[in-house]
Amino acid sequence: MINNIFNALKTSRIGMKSLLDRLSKKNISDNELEQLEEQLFLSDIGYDLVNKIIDIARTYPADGFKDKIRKELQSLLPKLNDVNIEKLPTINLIVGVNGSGKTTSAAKLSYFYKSLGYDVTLVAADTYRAAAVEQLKIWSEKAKTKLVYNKKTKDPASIVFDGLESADANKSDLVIIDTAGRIQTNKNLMQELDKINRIIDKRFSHFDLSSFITLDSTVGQNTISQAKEFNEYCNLDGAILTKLDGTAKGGVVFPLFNQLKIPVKFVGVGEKLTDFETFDPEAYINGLLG
Ligand SMILES: Nc1nc2c(ncn2[C@@H]2O[C@H](COP(=O)(O)OP(=O)(O)OP(=O)(O)O)[C@@H](O)[C@H]2O)c(=O)[nH]1
Ligand SMILES: [Mg+2]
Repeated sequence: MINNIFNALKTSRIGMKSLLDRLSKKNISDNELEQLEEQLFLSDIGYDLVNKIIDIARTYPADGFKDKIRKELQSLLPKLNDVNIEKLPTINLIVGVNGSGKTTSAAKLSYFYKSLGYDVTLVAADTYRAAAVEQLKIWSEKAKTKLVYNKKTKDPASIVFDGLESADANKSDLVIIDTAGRIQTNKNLMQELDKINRIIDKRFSHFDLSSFITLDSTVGQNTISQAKEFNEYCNLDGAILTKLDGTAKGGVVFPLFNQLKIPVKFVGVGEKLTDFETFDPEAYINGLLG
């Protein structure tokens, strides 16, 4: 089966695959190595990995270097990506910069787990953007999940509190919290995340907490610094790589895991509820290399 992630990586793959195929037919000239280097930089896999791959292409010319590259890439990602919920009830806190896909991903995630049979509550804890609640309301209706919101307060921690109390009362399995977009350099907003985490820690410690950052894959390398800073405030358990459809920059998966130990858990491959899948390391590498 050709899956979404393979299709989504089409733009990344076309350049890379045709170049690798061309190079594997003969000994590689310095000029061609430069072309390969350029193509690799475009995919945003990061400086270290580009150098490693160029070394492989130089050391194993013509026959078999593509295989070596595949093995190298495989060794740099977790073997499996387990998205089973380990302990119920659980919270997924969705954080990230403005427009990175938090609300859409919260909805997709709710639909994903609802389809697996879990009882899901969505919490609209974005009190900044005017239409944020409406947007999540439409999504929750489509996904047929419960939604907790409160348009009267500007304090997201109080909505989180209400949401978790309601989830407790309803015996919800999973609470997915959509938060406001924030720039990692804005201390006040980042401290607001601290407050949400403190409430969970103090009053709802019977919930298992996982925090996920949404990263817009079209942004490329800058998402690494986003993840690094958010990680200091909320101990990220994983990333959701959004907008993988139509970008050639899907490579941040590697530096994210190797530098920050943050695994990509899910990928967004479109704007629909179902344009979402668990990150499959092997399919991802196949998607990149063809
Ligand atoms: N093509 C594509 N578009 C996406 C994907 N995920 C989100 N989007 C679009 O990106 C835009 C922003 O998505 P939101 O979910 O509103 O992002 P957000 O992080 O909640 O934004 P703020 O709340 O304003 O910070 C919307 O137009 C979404 O439809 C994806 O995987 N693929
Ligand atoms: Mg939003």
